[in-house]
Amino acid sequence: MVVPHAHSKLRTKMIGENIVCYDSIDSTNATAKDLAQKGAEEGTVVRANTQIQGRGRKDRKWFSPEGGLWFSVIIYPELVPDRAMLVTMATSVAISEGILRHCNIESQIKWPNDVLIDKKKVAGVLTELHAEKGKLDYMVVGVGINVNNRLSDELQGTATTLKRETSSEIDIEALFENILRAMDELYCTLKAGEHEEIRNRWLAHSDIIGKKIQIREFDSVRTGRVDGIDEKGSLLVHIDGKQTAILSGDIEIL
Ligand code: BT5
Repeated sequence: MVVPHAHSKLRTKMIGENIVCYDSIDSTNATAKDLAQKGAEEGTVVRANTQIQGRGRKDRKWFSPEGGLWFSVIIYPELVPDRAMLVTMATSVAISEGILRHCNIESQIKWPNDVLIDKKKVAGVLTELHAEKGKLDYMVVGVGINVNNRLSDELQGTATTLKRETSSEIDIEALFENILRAMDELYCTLKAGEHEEIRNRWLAHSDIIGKKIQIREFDSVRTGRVDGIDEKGSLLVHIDGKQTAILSGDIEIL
């Protein structure tokens, strides 16, 4: 079922002119990709109350029951594909700033795509792109935020919800608008080429610099200390006496 969404009060520049809401679909990223391939307008948002096959990176499952905020945004950024990570970074900043504005709670961004409250995951970002001949064709940015939803048994120890953190039911529509406005502002910053601004704001919400971490990539596990983050969004890690740029993988702060 598609439900029209009142968005006139958003007054954003880029995001949310079209918002398509479903009661239940497989994955908002999958639907957004279909729409992008058909040339949907930039900033189109696909949202669902529940996802049957919500996905994380590497085809991991994303638990998406009623009461959470699950949506994807279509964008056509003028970026070289190796700068795509900046979109994930801008989105994580928007989530963190939106949560702060709406719930008055500080959250931390964990590279590359998690937002945590007291070390527990409250949100995740799944950025998918289509590029041809070295040029980005479209990007779909999926956002999953635990708001008033329950958590499955296996997520109890590692995840949290905004309702749990504030001990009160969250106005999910107001939160959604706050996050879309924050995303709009950050994407305009990105479009204007102000990459340093995105990086600085990301750093302000992350406490990873100087931390000892473990990096898992495919079958390898390495340990090092984080020196910084480069202009592409790669993590600069001091491993075995030399600095290595890590562009993908899972990390654990030790
Ligand atoms: C992510 O992947 O964190 C990206 C999640 C993106 C979800 C959104 S919802 C809207 C859009 N449509 C989609 O189909 N996806 C996007 P990753 O870093 O790979 O983390 C996945 C891991 O997080 C899983 O293996 C679980 O351990 C954990 N997880 C699953 N559901 C969770 C939840 N609701 N809250 C916290 N952690 C969860």
